[in-house]
Amino acid sequence: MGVITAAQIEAFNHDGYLVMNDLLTPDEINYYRDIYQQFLDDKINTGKFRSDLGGFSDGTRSSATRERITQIMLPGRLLPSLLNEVLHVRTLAIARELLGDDMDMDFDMLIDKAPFTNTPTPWHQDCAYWISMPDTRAASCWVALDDAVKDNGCMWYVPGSHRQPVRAHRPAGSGGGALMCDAEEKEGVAVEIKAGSCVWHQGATLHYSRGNSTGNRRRAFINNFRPAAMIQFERERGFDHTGEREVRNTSAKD
Ligand SMILES: O=C(O)CCC(=O)C(=O)O
Repeated sequence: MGVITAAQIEAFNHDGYLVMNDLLTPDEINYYRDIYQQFLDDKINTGKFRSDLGGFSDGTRSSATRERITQIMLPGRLLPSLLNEVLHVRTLAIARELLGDDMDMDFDMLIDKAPFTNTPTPWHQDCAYWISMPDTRAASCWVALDDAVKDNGCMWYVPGSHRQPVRAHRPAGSGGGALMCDAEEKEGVAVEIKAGSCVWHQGATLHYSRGNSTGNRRRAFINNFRPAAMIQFERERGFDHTGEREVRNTSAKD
């Protein structure tokens, strides 16, 4: 395809993240917002794939429990037609340009921060969640379906953190929520992007987002890529990104 420049690849490898504007057209954004709502409303059954990344719920939803950060794993498994739609097709092609032709999609997910939920996604490195792998190449594409700004939870990254040792991670709260490590905003940069644009990060890039303190939602569609052989490596060990969240990477353990 050849849409990515050598300078972009170099920046991605140096900084550990890379912004790409206008991945989706306005019509495509609306298409994905509509599907997103069907997932949120459980018109597409999400079952055990839905949980509160905010760490305050026990994973079972009730009217008394408001989700702070709604995470739905594997939308492409729940609605397989998504795999052939533009978001998946374009992000896979870009992942291959960024990290090599052997990249495949490992998993996709939706992360929604509803208005006024005020719950940060704690600082973490994705690789802390994963089993240790011999080939650590991994790229995540965070596609904004709403304008993402600091106050509704745009992504923050610590430039170059993927080239440093992985930090020690621990559970952020009880109830199966997110993992976290120690880091501060002053180490990072906020990446505000428009709806339809995306930001890529590497598997070890330290990142976080503030809570959504606005009256608007903050919907992200996230696709994660790694070498086909490493996806096979994970699956052979029973790891498919549907299980409990825990520190799996030996380098990220205390
Ligand atoms: O959307 C968020 O707040 C966090 C996303 C994230 O941690 C990720 O995509 O790896």
